[in-house]
Amino acid sequence: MQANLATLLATIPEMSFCSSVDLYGGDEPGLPLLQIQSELGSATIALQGAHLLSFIPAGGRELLWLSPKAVFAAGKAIRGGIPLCMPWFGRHPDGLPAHGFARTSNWDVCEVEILSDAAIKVVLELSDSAASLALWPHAFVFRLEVTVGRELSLQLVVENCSDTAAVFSQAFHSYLAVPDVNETLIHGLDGCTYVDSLLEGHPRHLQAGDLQMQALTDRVYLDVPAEQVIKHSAGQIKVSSDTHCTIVWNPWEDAAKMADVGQGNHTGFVCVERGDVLDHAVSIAAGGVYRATMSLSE
Ligand code: TA6
Repeated sequence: MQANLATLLATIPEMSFCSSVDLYGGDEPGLPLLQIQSELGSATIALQGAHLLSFIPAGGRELLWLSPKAVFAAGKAIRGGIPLCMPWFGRHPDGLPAHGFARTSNWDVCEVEILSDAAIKVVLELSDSAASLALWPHAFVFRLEVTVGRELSLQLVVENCSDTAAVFSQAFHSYLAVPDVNETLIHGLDGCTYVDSLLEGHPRHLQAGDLQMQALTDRVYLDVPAEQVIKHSAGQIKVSSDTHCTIVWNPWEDAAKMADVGQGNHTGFVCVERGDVLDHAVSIAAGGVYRATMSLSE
């Protein structure tokens, strides 16, 4: 971080740095976290991945699920919160790391601002490196603007600084905290076509009504409305985005096989992820820009 930014941060009592070991335990040295506490809400961001780990609107409940078994180690994806999956989503045809390298790379904090309504804005950036160029042959700047207010707003800007078009897909892979997945409905997908990622050939079906997961589920909904509402026994979570897809996932009994989830822990979350994937992957022209937003609120 630039020295002047570190000095600026030191003058903003609403923001502070700590280690993941201080907040969540685990092995030293852990990962650096930025904590934001405003009168409108609070958030925690890991600099690895520009990864939101917590968002609590003032007087409200935690909207993000973070696995009790999450591991905070350099280069390892953190289980929970909002991993940023890009510049590709899911498995890579050539066996490169699933969901891309943005979530396991160290981002820089490059701007902080207290807005007139008391919301706090933080801007994080990642640009190409020798390691990224070995995986994705494009010079780039990824920029994530995080605004912590009564709602959590994310604005992603991806600049292709190379001289060739870049094939790109992305998702805000939100793990949303619910009291019990068995008593949770996902509203806002009725009538949408979805790709069932679990079945051979990835067949497409039409969603009828609200979705209530009852088993391992992994689907990509296409051409979705701007908003989904997750209705659970203690309230609701609204997810809004200008992207075209909603990915819905819960590992159910497979949680037991995932060391950083654990048996039975699948009941505490639903992944309702907004992004542009599959049919909506984009080609960002040389020098071109891709933008996407997502917000979460109660
Ligand atoms: O978004 C759903 C998904 O792509 C699933 O297929 C599932 O594997 C999940 O993400 C988690 O992926 P990860 O690489 O974080 O274990």
